[in-house]
Amino acid sequence: MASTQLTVASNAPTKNADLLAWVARCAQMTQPDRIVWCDGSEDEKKRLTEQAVQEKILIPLNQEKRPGCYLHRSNPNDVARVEHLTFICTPNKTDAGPTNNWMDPDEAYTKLSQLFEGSMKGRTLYVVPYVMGPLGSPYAKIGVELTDSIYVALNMRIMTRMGKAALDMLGDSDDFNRGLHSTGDVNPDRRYICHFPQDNTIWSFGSGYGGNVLLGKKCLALRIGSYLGREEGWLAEHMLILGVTDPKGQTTYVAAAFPSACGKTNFAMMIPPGEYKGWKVETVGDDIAWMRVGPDGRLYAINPEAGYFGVVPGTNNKTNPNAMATIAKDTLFTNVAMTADGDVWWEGKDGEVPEELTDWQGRPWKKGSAEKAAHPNSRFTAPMNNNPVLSPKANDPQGVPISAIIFGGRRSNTVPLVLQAFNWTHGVFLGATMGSETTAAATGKVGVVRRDPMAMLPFCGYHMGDYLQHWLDMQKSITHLPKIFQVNWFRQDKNGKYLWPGYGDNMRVLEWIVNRVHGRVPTQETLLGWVPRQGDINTSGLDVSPEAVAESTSIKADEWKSELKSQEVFFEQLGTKAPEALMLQRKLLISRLGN
Ligand code: SAT
Ligand code: MN
Repeated sequence: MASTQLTVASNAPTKNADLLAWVARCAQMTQPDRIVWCDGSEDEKKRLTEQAVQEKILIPLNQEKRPGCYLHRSNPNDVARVEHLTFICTPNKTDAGPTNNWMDPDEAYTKLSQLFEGSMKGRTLYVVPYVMGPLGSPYAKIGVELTDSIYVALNMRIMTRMGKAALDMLGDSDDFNRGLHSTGDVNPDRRYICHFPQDNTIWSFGSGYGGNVLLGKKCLALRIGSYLGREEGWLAEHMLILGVTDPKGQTTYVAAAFPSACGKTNFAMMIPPGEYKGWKVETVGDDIAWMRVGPDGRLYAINPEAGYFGVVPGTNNKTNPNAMATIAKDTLFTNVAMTADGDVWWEGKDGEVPEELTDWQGRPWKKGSAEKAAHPNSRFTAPMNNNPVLSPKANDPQGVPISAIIFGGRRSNTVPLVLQAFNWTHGVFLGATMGSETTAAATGKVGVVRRDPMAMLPFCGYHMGDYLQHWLDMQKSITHLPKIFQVNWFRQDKNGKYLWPGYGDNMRVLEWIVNRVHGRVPTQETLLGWVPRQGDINTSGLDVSPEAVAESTSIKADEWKSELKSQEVFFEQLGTKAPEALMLQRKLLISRLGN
């Protein structure tokens, strides 16, 4: 112990005693050959990148076509979040709630200690201090991730404000998240993502995939973040944040929750269609929002991240030109295909499908092959500073005032294109009853509808009933409540064709939302909520029949019957913690629908 502690302290760029002691304890357990403290410098990036290339962890791409870009191929058994191996380890099982896997903290520490024991022998332990949130923001949080993965260290450098800046901000405080990660032998039978909210600690073993191992993201910013948010009176949400500016120059900030791989990045970077001269959309964040009540009683949001870990397939110059520009340089690609000239390729990229490729597993691939060349959950990690439409407020320590909150699932039927909640409580009900068809972002079957309240089902770090109650309680402290909306871009006709074109055309729905926020248009009341009156959604230049638009906004009684049943099953699961106010909303809806 003494010698490890000595080594840790001797090359450490900090005198923080709690940090040093904790690093020493973890090094004692994992027994790395070396300890490297990351400083976040350009020099370090160069050094680590070269080393990762040497170790074949990163493959350099064509540097003329994609300067600063590299490809990583993960283990084929390790390509998405693993919800069944993700645990909330609170002392009382009930605190984790029925929607999380729970493990007793003592049992989890013991079990994982055995896995971590000597797991870094022959390897390097990287100490990655990082800030979630703009530097100097009173709303930011500090974490330190100890990892034996150079890929994780390089990704954390993009996704967070990492290195010296974080140590400077931390000073000698003991208030930091303690994250420990070891890739282990990447065996799904020895893979655990454990959260200890009461200790502000995360232990992740046996995976190298983003959401499981970039501990600042889902683990800290959402699971631990939501727990801290409830204790401290704020909200940690799976939401993009955008600013939409109208031709008069007025900017309205909107936060929107969609489940993983349902278009948050596309919506946050949207380019309005040609009819929208003078309008612009700018990105504050594409995945996570931390929201607090500001001194003026409004709800302010910061994006805790500094980069985007986005889904690659389907990204092209039509669906998201700004993402294409963002990933043109200094980007790490994971599990995409490679072209003969060393560029990247994926299903849904612009242009002709190449005759031959190297697929995401490094195997030769031919056009027409039944298998996908890129993994459906292949990802890019890109710095937000690459984004041509990055909001000038993205680094604002105070965040941006939110005027509208949007909840959106992926639903091929039932849920109409857009509606506005009658009030905050009804809006929380709409968020709580969100359902969505599953995607490749998590292991398991794709395309199955599941209840995904506020797109937080895999990310809420405590009891879902308490979480919904916390949302209800927030309205007491917000004096200027954001208006709440529900959207569904994914409705299909009976032949499985999307009724609404989505992407840039979502601006048409966003315009209505902005108009509603500023009280510029009246609405039509329906049983579900307020919807646009005929003609209030601008369809000029829209390449879709009026019938399809009508169908995408329709409300069908039979579909709502089964929807209500499925909602009932969800609320029953919450037991006595199902908030009274939401149960009342449910009763009101049932009586309105006459079911
Ligand atoms: O893999 S991540 O969890 O980081 C992305 C997502 O699923 O939302
Ligand atoms: Mn996400």
